[in-house]
Amino acid sequence: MNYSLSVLQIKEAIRDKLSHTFGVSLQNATNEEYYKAVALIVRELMAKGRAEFQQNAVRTETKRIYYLCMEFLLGRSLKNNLYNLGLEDNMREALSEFGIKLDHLYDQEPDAGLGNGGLGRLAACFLDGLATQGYPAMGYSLRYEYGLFKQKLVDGWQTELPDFWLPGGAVWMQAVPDNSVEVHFDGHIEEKWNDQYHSVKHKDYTTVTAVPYDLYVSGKDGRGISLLRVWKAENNAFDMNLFGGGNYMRAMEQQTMAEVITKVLYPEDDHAEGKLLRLTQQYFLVSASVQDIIRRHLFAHSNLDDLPKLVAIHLNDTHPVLAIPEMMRVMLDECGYDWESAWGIVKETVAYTNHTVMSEALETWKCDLVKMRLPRIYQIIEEINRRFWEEMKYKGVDYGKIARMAPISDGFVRMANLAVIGSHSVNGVSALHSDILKEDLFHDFYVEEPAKFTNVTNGIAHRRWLCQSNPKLSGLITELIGTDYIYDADKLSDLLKYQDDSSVLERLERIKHENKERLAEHLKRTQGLVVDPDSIFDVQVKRLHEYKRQHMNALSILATYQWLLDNPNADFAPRTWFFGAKAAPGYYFAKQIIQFISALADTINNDQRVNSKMKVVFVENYCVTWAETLIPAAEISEQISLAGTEASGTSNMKFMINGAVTLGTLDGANVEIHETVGDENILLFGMTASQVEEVKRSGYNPMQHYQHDQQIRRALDALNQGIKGKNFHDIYRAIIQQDRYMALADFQSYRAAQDRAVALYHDKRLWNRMSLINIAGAGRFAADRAIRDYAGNIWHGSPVPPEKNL
Ligand code: HBZ
Repeated sequence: MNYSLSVLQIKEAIRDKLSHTFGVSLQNATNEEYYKAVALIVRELMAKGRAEFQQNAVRTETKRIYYLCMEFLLGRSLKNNLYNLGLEDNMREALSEFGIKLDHLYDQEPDAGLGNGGLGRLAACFLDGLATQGYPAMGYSLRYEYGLFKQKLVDGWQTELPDFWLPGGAVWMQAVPDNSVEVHFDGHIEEKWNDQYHSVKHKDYTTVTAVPYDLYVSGKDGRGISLLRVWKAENNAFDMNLFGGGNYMRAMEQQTMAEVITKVLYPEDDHAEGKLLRLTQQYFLVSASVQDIIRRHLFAHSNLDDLPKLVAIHLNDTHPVLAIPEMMRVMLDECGYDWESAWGIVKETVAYTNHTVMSEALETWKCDLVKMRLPRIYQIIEEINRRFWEEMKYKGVDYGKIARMAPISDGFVRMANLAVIGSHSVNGVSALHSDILKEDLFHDFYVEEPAKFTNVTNGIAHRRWLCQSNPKLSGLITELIGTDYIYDADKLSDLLKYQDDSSVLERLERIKHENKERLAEHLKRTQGLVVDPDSIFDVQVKRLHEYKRQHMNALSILATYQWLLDNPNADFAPRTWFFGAKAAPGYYFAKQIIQFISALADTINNDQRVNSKMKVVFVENYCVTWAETLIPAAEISEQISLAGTEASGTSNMKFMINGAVTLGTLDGANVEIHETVGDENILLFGMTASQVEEVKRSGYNPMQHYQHDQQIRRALDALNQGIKGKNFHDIYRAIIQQDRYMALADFQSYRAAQDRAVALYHDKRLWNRMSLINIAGAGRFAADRAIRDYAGNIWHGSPVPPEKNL
């Protein structure tokens, strides 16, 4: 479809929208109204584009990809869609003729924070990759009224404020009430046995209506448009039957349940709490989505026999794993399938991605809870469990091992086991992580079914993270190698021919400096902070977690501060350390680390002896929009998790494509970054995953590091004595007594890598060359590539044929 609109057409459309939708004139409209008018124009274009794309998919019987995920961390949409549809220039001009600045409208848009971190942002990047390459895809998620909380530091302590994003965000969503479905909770199951006939009836259940809202994500040039369908829980028709029948309390309960289900996103990442409301959310998502997927399929087919041929359902982590028993329920109870046929179809249709090996993140649900809230689903899980035992016993697998692998054990449903058993493919998100799955977490399964396990290394939407957020760098790249890399990120490798071209390297350096200035101005405007764009910008932005070791970074800064006080005349390259991180609201230790960083920043930034050389910035409320300004300005990318803990990381890829050099451990996708750029263009430190295992086996004692390393002891003692009047005994004790993620074991190696970074930075030409080589190698980490891997190896799908997609 043709998305082009002339300046004149755009002006007409804006005038029209403002007067018809908002009842205001061009002169009286606020920026907010202009933003909404423009968003509506773009949304309508995408709706048309999607309809056409969809028709082509139907006509060509192209396999559908359904991506189920509790989170899609979209960030802002307007700029992305204007860029992808090639409308940004004309829109800018049309608006300027009305005296309006497009950039001001961008700032009207809230950050759609319907996710916690990497996992949710990955899902958003994948919708882009799917659309651009023409795969007919839908994401399914929940329409949280409140996204991830807004972070505010009060005296260094994180406090959470609600993120009510709908007033500005709802404009992207179109309600589709005709496609609403009912989801049933609670009640009990009545089974009837006649001679050959077994019937199951779910009785006295509570009904919640799932109303879909559709949101479009355009691909580059609008070739494909992905659809994200988010469900809102409603109880629109206050159930008069129940009410009239005297069941007043039931009617009220339904009302309350509907009100809370899609109220708020759970703000915990890598931690499963086992709360009933979360289970309810999960089932609400999967039941509505599975019903919708099946309805769509049955629209054109008389049964579900061909489902695996025409549909791929992807489970992003274990959160939507109840899709497996839910599909079984629909096929058994509503479509008349027998168990074996249904199970075969489900398994062949569903695939699962694991995103973590952290034990506290592996979801388990108390059987009693599942049984009470989802009685029929629980029955089905029990049957899956029973049959699994039978099958394994028949194969001769020993009982201990079966017990480890079974979906139910010790009164808990284990979601990861259910996911592995009910899908045809299991993958990790980096080569190292996928190996750990095979060798460790899912080893028992791997031995039984090795072919099921595969790897798909994560990827990022490079058009957003390079072309849109770093237009200057993108402009230089285009000038040097043309525009092919926009469609095929592997083409970035053409930049390698400039690795020794001093004029290119100098321009690269200038662009980085301009991005640093842009960040400095933004910080001044928004947080009143002054930073020096001539200092080295060292950035660690990600969720706050002990395994990610922000505290190791902070402790090292503290040691550097102490050293600089001792050596005031030393030759010291000015440096600014940036942190951005939200902590789960109940994760006390993580909040203490934020307070430590904040107190450290306060001390250093106000100490006149050092503050022209050192600065520490904690960016409040780190989110997608912040990332888009921070990452293009970064020179050092801190990726310092303990090896074997970070499944992949994706900010490492975003930094790399923006020319920052990774300072990191051989963890997650850092391993593949290292493989791509070689020893010279990455700053590695610390133990490898197998060395970590070795040290753990032989017994790790952090106290030894404390006792024998004077620098460590001094920094930790200062922490223990308190900074800016706050004491950090808890962190001190946790480190010297336990140090779960071995920060002390890697500390000196980390500091040595920091020193190497500074030494290399002094040779600007060498540093710029490293930067260029990183950009040139980043193609491998594009979401487009990840999507092709999924499509080729897991979904067995292909794009809608382009020639038919005219
Ligand atoms: O997924 C992250 C991994 O930690 C990171 O290494 C990886 O790059 C990324 C994408 O694959 N995991 C998460 O972001 N996990 C969550 O956000 C999460 C959210 C809710 C949960 C559990 C985990 O209940």
